[in-house]
Amino acid sequence: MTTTAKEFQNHIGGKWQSAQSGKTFPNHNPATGEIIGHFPLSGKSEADAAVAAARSAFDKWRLVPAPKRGEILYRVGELLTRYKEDLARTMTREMGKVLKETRGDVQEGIDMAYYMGGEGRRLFGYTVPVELPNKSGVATRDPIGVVACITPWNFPIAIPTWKMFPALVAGNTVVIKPASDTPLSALRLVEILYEAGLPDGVVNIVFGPGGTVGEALLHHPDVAVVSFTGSTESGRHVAIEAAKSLKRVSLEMGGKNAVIVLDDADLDLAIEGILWSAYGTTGQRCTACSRVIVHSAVRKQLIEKLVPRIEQLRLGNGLDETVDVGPVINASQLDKIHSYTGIGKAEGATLVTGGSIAREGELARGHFYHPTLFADVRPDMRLAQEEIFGPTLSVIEVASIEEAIAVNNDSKFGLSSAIYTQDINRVQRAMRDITSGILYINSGTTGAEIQFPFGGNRGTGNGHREAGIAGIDVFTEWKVVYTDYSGKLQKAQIDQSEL
Ligand code: UN1
Repeated sequence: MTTTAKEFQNHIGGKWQSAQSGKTFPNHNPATGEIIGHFPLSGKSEADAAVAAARSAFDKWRLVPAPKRGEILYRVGELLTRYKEDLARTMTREMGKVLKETRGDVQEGIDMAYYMGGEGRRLFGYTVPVELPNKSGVATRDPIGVVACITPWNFPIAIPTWKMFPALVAGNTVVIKPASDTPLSALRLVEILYEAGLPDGVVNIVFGPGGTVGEALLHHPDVAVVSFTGSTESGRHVAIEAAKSLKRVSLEMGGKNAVIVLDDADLDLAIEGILWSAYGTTGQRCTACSRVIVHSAVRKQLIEKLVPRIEQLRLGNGLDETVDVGPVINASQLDKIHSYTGIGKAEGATLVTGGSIAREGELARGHFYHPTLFADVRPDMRLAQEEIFGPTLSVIEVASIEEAIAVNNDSKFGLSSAIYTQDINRVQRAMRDITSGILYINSGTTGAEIQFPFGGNRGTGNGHREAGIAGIDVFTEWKVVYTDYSGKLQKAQIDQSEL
């Protein structure tokens, strides 16, 4: 396809620049196949230059008072608000999700800007009493240095803000390598950071493949922290490689999130939650619901009510406000999603609706998949265990709350769960026994708010959390300062029996 689409550049040390090779890669609209732009096909040399710029900017940025760093983030929040509609349209064009959702994605970035802007006047450490007289102790947070942010395509603005804003307010500098499917949204965000007054080199963006740019960042001795969101396979690789130089690594990876529907649930309410969590964002959220664990007493009724609602969902270009479900991100994800329909059938699950690539009319130009429902899924099937990251939902039948919770927890992932019940005692049991990072009572599995810790257990993460105060922990190192003002040597951890 010939095109006049614009060519974009990396931003390194405050300057826009192309890849040294002059090579580019195209960015496509997944709904139409149209080329949106050409981005630098960068490699190790661009990644190294970006780390050098970030390393040199760190020496000054760490000394800018945190409230001033926070003020820049407030201005970023104002600019994101001003450009929200334009950013949302850009994001829908390159990522595919519907406008209402891309507006929500930008809004998460705005929320994070104001939240982390406020942290500029908090960044709480603490002081507690010390053991010896005429002595004090205070625990403070230090920035760590250069942070590499490797970000996915499903939340092209929100997720970069979850990583960059806490890193920046704490005094670190950043190199971001965004997903190659959604480079333009990340570039717009970086433009806004500089429009808000960020000093040159504090954030650098390098476009290109994980295999070259990502690898160079992982192995660079001056990268102190790697914050990664993406597939479990890539996350494991990041952890192993970064461990060799003892970098701090924060990982957000897969999910196999479940909605539990008990026999006393408000079924209509549950159906709304299931539809939105499973098929919103075309199932491409790490928090998306891909399992419904339903009590046998209400299974038949739930499926009967759910199926017509699924079949009414309108597929199409996310720029059309009447569309419910946009395309999936690219051809290889479409193939992967479709392969799970084959896997499910071969495993003996019942395909109730969907299960095919959508090729009707205009849909043939993009990567569309019919919203899919499988029933009679057993908890040990691949359909119920593996992350599909698409609009495919599996119904698993159980006989009790105990079995429902056991099935929920029997997953190599542990991000988000939901339970529908009217019984406060069952709610309390779920709160105690469900082993996911996030639990919703009587709503779906998506929609985590930025002021709380975000992340999950087991294969979903590596023990860190993003967002909220917990999100600051990833980007700061504790420092404890003891001041002895007694004027004499006071020996600590010596028996002080004479006192
Ligand atoms: C993701 O899918 O990677 O909780 C993030 C949610 C959103 C974030 C999803 N706030 O669904």
